[in-house]
Amino acid sequence: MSERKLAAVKSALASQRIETPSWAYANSGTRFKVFTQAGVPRTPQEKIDDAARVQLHTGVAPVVALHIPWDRTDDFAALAAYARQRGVRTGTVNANVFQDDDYKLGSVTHPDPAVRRKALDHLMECVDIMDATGSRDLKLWFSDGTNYPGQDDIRARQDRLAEALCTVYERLGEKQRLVLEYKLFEPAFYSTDVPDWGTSYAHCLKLGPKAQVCVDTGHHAPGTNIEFIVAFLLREGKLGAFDFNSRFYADDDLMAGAADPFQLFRIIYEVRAGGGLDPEAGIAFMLDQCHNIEPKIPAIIRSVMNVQEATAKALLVDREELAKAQCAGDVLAANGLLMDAYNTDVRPLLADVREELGADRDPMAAYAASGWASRITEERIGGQQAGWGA
Ligand code: PSV
Ligand code: MN
Ligand code: MN
Repeated sequence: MSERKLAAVKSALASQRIETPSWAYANSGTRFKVFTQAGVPRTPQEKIDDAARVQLHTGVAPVVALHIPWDRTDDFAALAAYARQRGVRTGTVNANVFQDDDYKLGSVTHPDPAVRRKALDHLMECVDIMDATGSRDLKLWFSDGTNYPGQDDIRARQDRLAEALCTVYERLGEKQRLVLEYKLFEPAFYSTDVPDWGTSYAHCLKLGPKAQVCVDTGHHAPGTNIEFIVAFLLREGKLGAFDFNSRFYADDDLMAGAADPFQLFRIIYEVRAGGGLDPEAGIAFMLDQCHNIEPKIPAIIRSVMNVQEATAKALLVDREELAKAQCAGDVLAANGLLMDAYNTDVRPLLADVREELGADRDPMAAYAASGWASRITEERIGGQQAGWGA
């Protein structure tokens, strides 16, 4: 590769920003059991402290996403200032309208207007929090749906959803956005109100430019071509955010790039091809995962590194040569160019990028040697759980 191309790849890698989720630092579990780990954060501030360690070692994770009310505090402006003091900032505000008894039959799509009002109030409160923290994005995921045919009117639920989204959209400030996440199923098992990208896209299109789709990589049917969705949404200017994680079966929330690094590469290649790696494109590269059996901070560091590796490989694809091969209908050459990039060992390149950023060449080893894990184990007794199974 020419010096000029290498410099461009390095600069794209250095400017990448990966947002880590506050809840991934806290205890989590399956629907059968929440496993507690020693040293997990007890407060939002301690989650930020852990996120700051990830940033310290990787240099590309300076943003931590909040989940409300899991990150409850009296003063969100002070929380944002606390983050800044630690070298990170608070990012996306994730709303939570899925954990109250009232939401058994839904939140913004519930048949009872009083429950819908309560859910909407929470969403509006999340925008107030964004005002206080200076956050750009409100992430909306609704667990709303039905378990049995006939349980509720599918069309009426879409009307209720549209109404709530419209109210939230109108409340957004000029520089704020909402990103609407979809998920095929769970916890609803018959119909889900935002089950796929098409539903999210249609609502976002009606709402306007400040509404964008969020692609959680764990939220599709097995075999879905996620990279096609990404390419399509980017082309339409409607890809707002990712929730990266990996899965073998359903919404497994495992470390990004752990189950299928090739899929992650293919997704990020489409992001690159559509111009989405340019920070100006405004795509939030978030993680959304739970570390139930592995230590959390190193698992998050590993995930950040996996996203970086996929990005580096995507950047190595020789687009000019690829265009020529595609034009000539040379299927094997075109495929070979993608595979060559994917099969490149990009770890030394990324170590250089990190060093140039003032981070660690080997973030996993640096974290292990830092003594942070034993310090938090001693200092933090009785850590929090993220909220799942609460
Ligand atoms: C739902 O499965 C989801 O992916 C949403 O993003 C929630 O906010 C998040 O998980 C909580 O972990
Ligand atoms: Mn998610
Ligand atoms: Mn999920």
